[in-house]
Amino acid sequence: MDHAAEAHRTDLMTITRYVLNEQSKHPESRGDFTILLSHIVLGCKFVCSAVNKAGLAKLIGLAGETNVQGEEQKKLDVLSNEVFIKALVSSGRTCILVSEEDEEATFVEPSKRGRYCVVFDPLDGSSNIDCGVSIGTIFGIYMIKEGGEPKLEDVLQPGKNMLAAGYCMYGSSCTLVLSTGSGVNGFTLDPSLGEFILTHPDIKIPKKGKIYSVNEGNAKNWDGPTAKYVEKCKFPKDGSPAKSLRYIGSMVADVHRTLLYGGVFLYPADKKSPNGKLRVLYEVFPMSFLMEQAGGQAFTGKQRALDLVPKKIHERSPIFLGSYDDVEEIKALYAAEEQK
Ligand code: AFP
Repeated sequence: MDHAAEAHRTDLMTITRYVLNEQSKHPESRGDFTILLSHIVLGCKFVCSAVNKAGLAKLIGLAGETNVQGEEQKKLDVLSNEVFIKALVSSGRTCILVSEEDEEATFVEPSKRGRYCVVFDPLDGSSNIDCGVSIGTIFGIYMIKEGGEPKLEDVLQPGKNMLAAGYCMYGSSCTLVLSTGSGVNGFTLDPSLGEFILTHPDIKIPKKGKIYSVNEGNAKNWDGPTAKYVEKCKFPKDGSPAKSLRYIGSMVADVHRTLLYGGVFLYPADKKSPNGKLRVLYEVFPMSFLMEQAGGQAFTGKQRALDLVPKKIHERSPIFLGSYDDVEEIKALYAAEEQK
């Protein structure tokens, strides 16, 4: 190994070092965001370890089941939720938490309150746990609006107001992808160090991709533009090669592949689910934020996804996100439909 490569290998950019570097660009910063992020990272490490042990530790199963030792076992998504809620509250930097697992938002008690609102899905894709497929945690961070007590409106802000968003994928490796609003970076957990190391600096999604990702089992209920787009992927009329279909059914894994290899991920509206399936606050917004920061686009079928203003914390929206040119084609199909 030459000296330059050796120097690189021994000069580890951990996620904390990266965020501290970013913080130093803002002299007014008090380090609150760095502290908040270190608590999110802790939650991710815990969930990663629990997911890795799931098969062995018999953590899988219905909430409330008992294991062979007679101990109460928690379902992994319930456990992950508890871990994140406790980590976020104890950071002392949060005021409102919205989790996929909890019907109501959590308002942090005044003595532990900070200025950040965190929306998250602690274990997305949990129906994939039992077969060992990659799953993940998705999160988005807002700042409370100025003045007064924290209110639900503080988390019902459009996605473009997010300060940061990311996901952690528990797969063949544990990868945390983060954007604080100036590009996207990927960090991989080095289990021997217990640290996330910068392995994917400044991720840019290819302008056009060769993959589309959708649950085609819903095709009979799709609207015209979605059906036309998928038909175009399979039978292009402009002489370009057909796209490949890849669909895991775990948003973090499908979006991660889309981000790195390009293409589109879509969860459209259909006749049965006119608002699609995915949740605005903790699935659609964070992933759309990351896509835009990586040079891609995210569209709901009607508008830029990050312009949506949610009315309810568990609201759903159709979503088409990925490579810039591919999403542009989908937008054109919806625009043509509108003209009819
Ligand atoms: P689960 O958490 O119930 O597994 O749902 C996962 C998810 O919310 C998202 O991660 C997937 O992209 C999407 O649902 C898959 O939905 P379909 O099973 O309807 O394709």
